[in-house]
Amino acid sequence: MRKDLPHTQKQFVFEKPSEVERRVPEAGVIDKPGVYELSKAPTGVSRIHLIPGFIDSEQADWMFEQLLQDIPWGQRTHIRQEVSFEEPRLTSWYGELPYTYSRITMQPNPNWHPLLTMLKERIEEFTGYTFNSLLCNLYRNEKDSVDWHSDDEPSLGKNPIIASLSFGATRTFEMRKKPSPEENGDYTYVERLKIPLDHGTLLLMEGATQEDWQHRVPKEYHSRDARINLTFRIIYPEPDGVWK
Ligand SMILES: O=C(O)CCC(=O)C(=O)O
Repeated sequence: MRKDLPHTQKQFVFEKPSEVERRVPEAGVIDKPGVYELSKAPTGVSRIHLIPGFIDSEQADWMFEQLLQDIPWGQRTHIRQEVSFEEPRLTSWYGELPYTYSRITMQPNPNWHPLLTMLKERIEEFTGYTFNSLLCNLYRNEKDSVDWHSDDEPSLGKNPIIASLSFGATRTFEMRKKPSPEENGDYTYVERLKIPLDHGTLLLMEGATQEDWQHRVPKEYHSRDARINLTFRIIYPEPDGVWK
């Protein structure tokens, strides 16, 4: 407003904001069966397939009970900045090779449960990929979770294919795009997706999905029954023969 004008002639002058206002984008929801191209970059295409009802609900019911009972579930301890904490979920590992993530090594376990072998073969027939290992997760209730991460350990090779099969309570699988270098690691404005994964649903992640996106299963505020998630993977021996 100009101060030198008499009262009646005062004018409002539009001043452009110095910075363009940026809005935090609303998360998209993927809840219909299909193949989704999430992004395209020099790293490649990030693509997911969502197949609800891959296992019909009657079969999924007894499979869930059997997996809950028979898998040797264990709770692993992480150490971060000298502080140790228990993982907020139970896990189990199957495969000829060990698997290391977040400085935890899961020892080889070639003793596949027959139901897991059958599920692996069903997924292989459907997807055309051959998997050699499996990380099982048990979320006992709404307090269990897995934090933001990518399945990008060197032993998974470039562009890992991950086939994730869910049983039990529906939980939200969230994805967020990794920020561009100009954002300096700030995730505030990145693209986000929410994918409800329910009983018997298969989710396939491929291409650059692990390189360009992160995922998590957050804690819930309302009560949730147990959920089992099986992530079939292809593990390669570490090039230098040393497991980090
Ligand atoms: O439980 C899920 O759906 C995701 C599990 C997961 O992110 C993982 O095993 O790396």
